[in-house]
Amino acid sequence: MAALRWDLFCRVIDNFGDAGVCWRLAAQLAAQGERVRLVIDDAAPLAWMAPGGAPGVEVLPWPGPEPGSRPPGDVVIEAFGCDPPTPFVAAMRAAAPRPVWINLEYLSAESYVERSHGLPSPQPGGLTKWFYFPGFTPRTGGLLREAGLAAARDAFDAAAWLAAAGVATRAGERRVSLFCYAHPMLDALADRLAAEPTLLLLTPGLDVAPRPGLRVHRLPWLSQADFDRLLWSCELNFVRGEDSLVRALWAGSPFVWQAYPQHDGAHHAKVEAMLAEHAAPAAVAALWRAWNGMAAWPPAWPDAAPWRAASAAWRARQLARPGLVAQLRAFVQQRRDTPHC
Ligand code: TRH
Repeated sequence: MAALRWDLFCRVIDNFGDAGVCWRLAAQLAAQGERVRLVIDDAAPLAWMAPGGAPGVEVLPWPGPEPGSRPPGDVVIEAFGCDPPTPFVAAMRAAAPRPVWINLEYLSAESYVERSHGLPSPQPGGLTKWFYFPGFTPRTGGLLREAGLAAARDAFDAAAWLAAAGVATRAGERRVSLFCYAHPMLDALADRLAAEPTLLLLTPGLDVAPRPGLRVHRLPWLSQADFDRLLWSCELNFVRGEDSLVRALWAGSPFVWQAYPQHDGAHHAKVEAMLAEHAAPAAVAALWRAWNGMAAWPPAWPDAAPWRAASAAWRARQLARPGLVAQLRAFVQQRRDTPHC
């Protein structure tokens, strides 16, 4: 496939997932030889997520290129329905051929994803916007995964990385990472974890007091690559939001996911769908539900062996599928070959 020019638009609504997913997609496209302009209204998190940038990715502040300065790319992606600026859409309408316009949606395991993935949405002036839903099944758009990720994880030396990161480890101590939203159950979790010798690795903004059985290490914001290494270094990971869920899945160790809490409880269905996709043991599902405020603490902590086996099996199932970038490039090529189908 010849290299294409991609314009990726991102508006940061809240937290870090919008910037995180868009950066990951931009970097992975560029690693495949594509040329990418990432237009983002708040590039601040990229300073720690991707301090070195990536060859082939140009980051521009919103609203992006001056109208008339450079034509739209071959592909325009708006992340999470962020609406590219009106003058840019006018330039898309005037371009010949017109760019393929994709709306990249949030990751979910819910059934609407299969129904909605790949649908066209006619736009004024004869443009078409295509819905692209990441997901876990063959009728969805796949998961973001860097080339060589599984091999890098398998060859990883946790002891060396932890030492270089200034984390003092002790033999016989389990390592647990914690990345979560403001949470009323942090102390209860710390008490549970302290039942066996544990080192808790805290991401910024969280506060947990050490106690007998539980040491605490506070981390700075890590690059996305080092965040992966953190997850690879731990026997158990607590993660939040969609992008970290995927990273914990690729890490392959047991993890507990916190969905972004919504006041109407809409996140409950998201958690249930994710649990069904995970095919997790009942005790693990009970813990996920409790952590998401959907149920009381389960009486017992899940057994390690079946939890590890279910996590490894989920990772293997997904590793066997093509990644999102490969599928997205094929989807775009089809639209370019047959623009009206
Ligand atoms: O930050 P998040 O909670 O973002 C969420 C989701 O985007 C969710 O869809 C949205 O509805 C909500 O915000 C408002 O979690 P997420 O998606 O895991 O994004 C975090 C990003 O930050 C991810 O790319 C990993 C990255 N990260 C690092 O690079 N270094 C770090 O040290 C940490 C803790 C995270």
